[in-house]
Amino acid sequence: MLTVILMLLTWTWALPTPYESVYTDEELFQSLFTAKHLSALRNETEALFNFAWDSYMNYGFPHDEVAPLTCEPVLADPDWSNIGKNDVLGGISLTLFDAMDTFVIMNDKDKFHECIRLIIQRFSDFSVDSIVQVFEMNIRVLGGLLSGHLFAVDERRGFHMEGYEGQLLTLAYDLGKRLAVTYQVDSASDMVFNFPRVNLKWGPKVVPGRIQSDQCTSGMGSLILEFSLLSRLTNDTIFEDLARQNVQDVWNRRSNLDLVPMSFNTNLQKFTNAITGTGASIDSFYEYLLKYSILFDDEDYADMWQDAYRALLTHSKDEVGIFHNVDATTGMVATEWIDALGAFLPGLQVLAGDVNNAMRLHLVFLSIWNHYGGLPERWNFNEFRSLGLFDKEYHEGDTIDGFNLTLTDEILLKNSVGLEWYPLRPEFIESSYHLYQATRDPLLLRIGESILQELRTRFIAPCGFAGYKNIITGERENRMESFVLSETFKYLYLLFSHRDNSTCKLQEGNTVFSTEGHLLWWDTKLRQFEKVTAEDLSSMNKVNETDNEDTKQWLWSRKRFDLNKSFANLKRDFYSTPHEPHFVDRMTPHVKRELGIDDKYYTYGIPMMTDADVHSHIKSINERNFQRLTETLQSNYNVSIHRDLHGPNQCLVADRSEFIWSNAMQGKTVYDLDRAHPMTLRKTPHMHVKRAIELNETFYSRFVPEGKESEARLGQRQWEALVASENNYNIAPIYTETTGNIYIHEMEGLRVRFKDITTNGTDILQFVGVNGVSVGSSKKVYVNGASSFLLNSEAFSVAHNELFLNGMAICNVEVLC
Ligand code: DMJ
Repeated sequence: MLTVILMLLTWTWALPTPYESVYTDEELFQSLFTAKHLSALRNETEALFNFAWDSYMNYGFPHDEVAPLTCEPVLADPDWSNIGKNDVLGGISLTLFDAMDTFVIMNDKDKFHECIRLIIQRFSDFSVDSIVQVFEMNIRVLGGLLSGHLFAVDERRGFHMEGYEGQLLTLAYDLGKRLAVTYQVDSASDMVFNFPRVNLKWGPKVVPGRIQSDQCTSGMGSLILEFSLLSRLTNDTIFEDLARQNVQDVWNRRSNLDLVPMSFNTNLQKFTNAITGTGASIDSFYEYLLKYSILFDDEDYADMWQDAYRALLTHSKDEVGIFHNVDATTGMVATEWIDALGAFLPGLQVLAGDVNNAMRLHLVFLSIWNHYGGLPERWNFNEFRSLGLFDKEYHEGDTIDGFNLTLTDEILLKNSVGLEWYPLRPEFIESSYHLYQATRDPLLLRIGESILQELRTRFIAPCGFAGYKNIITGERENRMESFVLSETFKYLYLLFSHRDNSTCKLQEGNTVFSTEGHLLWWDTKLRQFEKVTAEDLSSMNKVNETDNEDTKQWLWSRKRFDLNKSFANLKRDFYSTPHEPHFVDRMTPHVKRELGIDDKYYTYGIPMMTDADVHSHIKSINERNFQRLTETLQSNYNVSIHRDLHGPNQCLVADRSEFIWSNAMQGKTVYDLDRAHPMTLRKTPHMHVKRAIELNETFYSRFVPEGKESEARLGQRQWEALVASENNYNIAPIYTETTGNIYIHEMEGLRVRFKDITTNGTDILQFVGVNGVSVGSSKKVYVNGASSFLLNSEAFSVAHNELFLNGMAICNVEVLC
């Protein structure tokens, strides 16, 4: 009897305390967005974060995660091939490292210092016998350690810790070396790359080959921030050398369209297919090109970013604002889905100053969220797979033969979801934060408010927060990945923080958020706070007796290849020239030199959002460059170029005064996605009863002026075709007249986007894009009638100067004979 009572008591003590808020729904969800209201939203976000943190500490720690539904630690799968789980579960208290700097953002110095003390107490190195993914360890653990170290030492930010002796950096150095050994630096190969996985204790050689062959572009390109910062803080250049050379080698393998494929095979040492995009496998590659250029004022990286982004705008973005996965060689759409991970891109577009495109893409994700109640890992936009089920053109409400309406709806819903989970990823909130910084549009606060409400109701669990295993059925996943604490809550808090001055402390040096939401900064003033001495670092180089020979070789031998020239310059600049923080944007060095701008214009996260004077200077420089280029082309080749081809040069100045209404809601394109993809944008059963986020009555009546509703346009079917001989695709030049009309001299090498505007039974087509350049609605495309491809083509024919494709007239094309 005694045993039973004791057990019962133990069990009762161990029961988690349910979350209790100090706020009512009415106090929180009122779309007022006054200082008082925002402070309530911020406090509630912090309280929910603390609930998740306490759950982890009580039921998960010292393991990597807590299972939010069952309140137990989440352990690695003994089956090594379960990489979905084991890539992050290294047995190293992952959540502790990843979440630590969220306390800084939330202004909780004590908790931040408590985390540091705990880490120092428990970790002297990362010699743990487990196989993990290098990318994940880099962004979650190394990034967390570096950010924690910077805050602990840099007295300017107000979070430094008395008595701290640089232990986090020492740990970062240890982990850095364990990850660096995965690089292949082989004189026989012309490429530096890294293997995707490593055994933290025994190195990469003991990792089964089966899980070492598929590497992705993010896995190679997204070490550059953390590795370079590690190099600069420790004065050991090896990390930056490796990461930079890898990025350079990846970039050198881009296609003629400046697109980089996303799947790399480490056995063959080459990209295995040409697919590229902005979502899974490549997202943070782009992110780090731009962020590296900002953090370290690097012009080469700014240029690479510009070229990469321009290529994406030209070949991957469609009229609705979606960025598609495309074939890097041809630019043709390659898959039928977009990834939830792609929702990070608007945030990056803001950082690059392209606010309009950012908002457009963000509205795409808003619409998806409104239908599915989260972002399905993959959403299939393409209706073809569903259309095949109907024997006539589909209209909303039609049924598939043999099925009733409910079953038809169910099938269409399933077809629209490629991968059905939503693990509370942060990207949509992250972009809302960045966009809000740039635009102050209350729609973004409304998004945050609504997500906070969902966290309190739909996603809360006995021990933290659980997203969806299946977004369609609403089945929950018993995981709370560490990014929920390092990013989802952090960005939500920041979104509600614009009237809270404490975040200003973040603006020292060149500052960026890493892809995992860790705040990283760099400037030479940091040196005066440095705690780790050269002796400390050399003592760290002592070989651990238990490590095997191969690992030792890799770990402790230094610098196995020569620095390239640009790196030598960079090194010279950084190590010998005094270097002050200053205004940063993607054109920084040029703009700065010409304008002599000082650091008062620097704003982290939104570098292009500057004041009107600076903007007009920048604009005039761009304008002059554009004119120069145009004149050269005009006089040498009699060609004038379209502004879009010159690059994404729009730098918007946000009206950052207090908002009166939502500009985004007045745009004509708000519901473009809904109109373009009615068949594949389906509501899950649990969303049927829910109002769209932006249609919340209080918000709508307060911030959307009467009569200003968006004019949604009905979408027509569009598709692309490659006009080329088989196996031969070289993109052909096209000429855009200053009037906006397009001239095509030779049709071989075109990627054409058609719109079907068939009316009254007559088949009519329209060109809406050629090689990524849009054809304006009132513009014409002129085609040279003597084009040899056209003369030999079976699909195309010409009559009375009109061009026909398979017998269908193309209404906006004129053939010049
Ligand atoms: C995070 O670990 C990082 O943001 C990473 O870049 C990709 N996505 C997850 C969260 O979704």
